[in-house]
Amino acid sequence: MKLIKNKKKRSIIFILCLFCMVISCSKKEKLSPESVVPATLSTTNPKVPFSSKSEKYSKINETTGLIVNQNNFYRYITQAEAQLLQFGNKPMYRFGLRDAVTYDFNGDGRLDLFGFCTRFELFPEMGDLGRAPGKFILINDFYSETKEYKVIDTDLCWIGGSFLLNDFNGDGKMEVAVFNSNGHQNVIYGISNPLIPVRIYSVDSGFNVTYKNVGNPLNMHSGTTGDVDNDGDIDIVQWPLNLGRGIEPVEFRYPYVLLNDGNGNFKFENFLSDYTEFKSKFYDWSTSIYELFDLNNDNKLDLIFGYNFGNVPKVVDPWNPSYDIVNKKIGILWGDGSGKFNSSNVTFFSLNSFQNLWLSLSGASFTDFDTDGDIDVLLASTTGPSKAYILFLLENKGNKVFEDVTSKYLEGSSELDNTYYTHFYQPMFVDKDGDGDFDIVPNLSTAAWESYKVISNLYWEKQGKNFIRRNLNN
Ligand SMILES: [Ca+2]
Ligand SMILES: [Ca+2]
Ligand SMILES: [Ca+2]
Ligand SMILES: [Ca+2]
Repeated sequence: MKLIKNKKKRSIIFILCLFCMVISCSKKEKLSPESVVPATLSTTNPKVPFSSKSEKYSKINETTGLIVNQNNFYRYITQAEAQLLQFGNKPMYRFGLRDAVTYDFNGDGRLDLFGFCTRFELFPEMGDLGRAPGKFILINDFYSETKEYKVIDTDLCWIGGSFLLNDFNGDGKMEVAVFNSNGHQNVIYGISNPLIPVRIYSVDSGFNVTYKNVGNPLNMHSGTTGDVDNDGDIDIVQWPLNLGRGIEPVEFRYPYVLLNDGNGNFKFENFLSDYTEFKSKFYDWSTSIYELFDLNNDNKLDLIFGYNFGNVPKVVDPWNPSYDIVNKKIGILWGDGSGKFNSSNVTFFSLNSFQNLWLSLSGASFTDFDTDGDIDVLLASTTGPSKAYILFLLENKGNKVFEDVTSKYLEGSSELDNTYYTHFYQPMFVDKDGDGDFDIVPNLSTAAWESYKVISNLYWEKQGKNFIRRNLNN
């Protein structure tokens, strides 16, 4: 009987890991030691000041970390570039394309990179990675020809989450909220790396880094930030994705909202206003991707959430009912400006079936593609083996109605065999070709150590209402 239970547990863990794509209390610490490593990366971009080509949104939507990241996005990093950033031998530290953000930290007008390298032990081919602490890297003027980078120690072993820019403490400079999945390897290797809460990193103009922990230690596959209670400062939502169902204490199974006092101090509360009732019905609620955005123009942030969808197999789950396993849908929780959300105030997307496949949400981004004033939604997803991207374009028809218009307006919406590109996590809407409308540019693809192809200049060009895939052969 025990064996059967363990077998079931293993199969569930396997399924959850398959779809985990990568991939404490409050204190302030200076990170040390630091060292400078010369790097000899060559790129073709001139040393011109960066200027944002991002789509612009309403004031409340511009408070989200996703859009601040988009405002500081120049282009995606290719797998070849990421591979040049690795250092060390045994152990080796390797850059995960997803674990980074660009911003002009030193105020010289050019984008710098703050990212994370995962540690590989003696036998990385055996999957021996992410057991021990990795390293942060800070690269001055990332898109220039010569790069200098600073390596910074950390206790984080695995991130595979989000790096989101926002001004959390109101000092006029962006900090970086890092959402991590530090216990990612625990179930696989039977180890017990601690869960770590959200960390807010401050980087000064000399690239000195400090951080503080906020919220609960959760296993987080991504994160989202924005002014969720409409009081003018930046708040945080942190949501777990449970990798070992049946072992997490109850406080690690449900989402939280972290409300800012304006100075970067947070009080954290259950995200769900109907938490007690929800908890009595559902063992947990795992979510891979969640993004705050106002989708009904009432100037109150709503929240898109999702994990497995499409043709999800029937999972024998002894901890049923888990909300995401029961639900298998992507939806929007409607916000009321209080910072809390009710699980019943929800709209689910009705997506066209994609080849009857089991899909997993990897990203959600926002654009007004038909310029009617309603924010439309782009969803990025992947399949089990995570070598594919499948995009969905949803037209906002008003009155909380969304229509899947992918086949109508989005040409080249999927690639299943990784001939040119792999799955990615944060599609960006920027005017890539400079003609005044906003194109889709992929961002944050998979880890550089995977043998996945990431061509250098993929995007979807906006033409009228249509998006057309470009540069497959570039
Ligand atoms: Ca800079
Ligand atoms: Ca706020
Ligand atoms: Ca709203
Ligand atoms: Ca629209």
